[in-house]
Amino acid sequence: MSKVKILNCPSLPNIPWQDRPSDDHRDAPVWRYSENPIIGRNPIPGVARVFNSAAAPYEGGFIALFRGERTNGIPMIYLGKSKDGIHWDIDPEMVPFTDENGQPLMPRYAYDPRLVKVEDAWYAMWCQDNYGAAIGMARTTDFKTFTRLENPFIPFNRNAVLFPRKVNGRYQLLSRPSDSGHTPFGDIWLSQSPDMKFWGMHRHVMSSGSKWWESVKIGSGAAPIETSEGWLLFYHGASSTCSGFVYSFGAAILDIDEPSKVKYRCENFLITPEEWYEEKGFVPSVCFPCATLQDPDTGRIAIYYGAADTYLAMAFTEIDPLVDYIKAHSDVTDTDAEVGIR
Ligand code: BMA
Repeated sequence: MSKVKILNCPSLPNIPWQDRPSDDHRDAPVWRYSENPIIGRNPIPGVARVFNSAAAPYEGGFIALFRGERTNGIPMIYLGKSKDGIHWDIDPEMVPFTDENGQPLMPRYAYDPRLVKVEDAWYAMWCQDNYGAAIGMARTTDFKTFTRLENPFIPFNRNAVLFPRKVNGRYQLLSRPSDSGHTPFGDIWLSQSPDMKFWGMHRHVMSSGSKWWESVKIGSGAAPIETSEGWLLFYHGASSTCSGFVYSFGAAILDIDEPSKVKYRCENFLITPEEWYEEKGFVPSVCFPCATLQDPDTGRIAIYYGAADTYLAMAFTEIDPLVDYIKAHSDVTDTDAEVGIR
């Protein structure tokens, strides 16, 4: 049993897993799957690349919403199923989003999906055109019908991630207000809703800028994991180089009852581009997490991340060494620790 408890999360005895190789001497207790990438180029007709994608446990196996970069350059969302969470069967049809009346309501483009179960339904969120890049959301209970919800925010916004339960009686959504291009700034914000329709009570959570790997902008990665130490959040951070942004990812722990307050924030990255599939591709040097699977019984966590805007990859960690590492390297600024309203 782990010292830090993963809470309100069903057991996942068949979590995809691989022990840390004994010759992995990297600092952070997070290691890559040896057979990465798990999805390569041109996986289905009309889709050139699958990356930044979200997987979840479903009916004894696993289900995923994939970012499928189509050969015409337009990203859309595709559904996949897997028995082991590693080998995927991807539906060649795009996910058919509808409005509340069952009429087709497809986004013009859709990318970087996240998938979170809240109460008795699954919620997908992604970035799409809403007269500018903004957040789209949909609800499903069977992964056949995906009913669009109202778009939660006006443009420009990206990287929305829902919490798996209400806090203080309200749904909680992290997001990253941005601009219309390759945004050279960006902090993580929290918004709250009584009904998933009207979002408000916006709170600043954390700013970019403290360490090199997250000095330009940050954005939420996977849905926060509830633990006895607080909400564990994996997030990406971008740094600027002569050849563009480099995307790494790190982690923070948010207060359980007031998640706009950061309790611990790891000053070191957990994963930064180092492997060929992270460094070489359509956009070099990108590691972009969108989902985790976790097993409360063993404390094991599997992380799905997009690599170089070209591949889907996996990494693994365990709750105890990870939380110890975050705490040992924590650097929380005044703006992180605040409730986030001025
Ligand atoms: C971000 C998003 C991601 C992408 C990353 C690197 O702005 O668009 O989808 O992985 O840039 O290109």
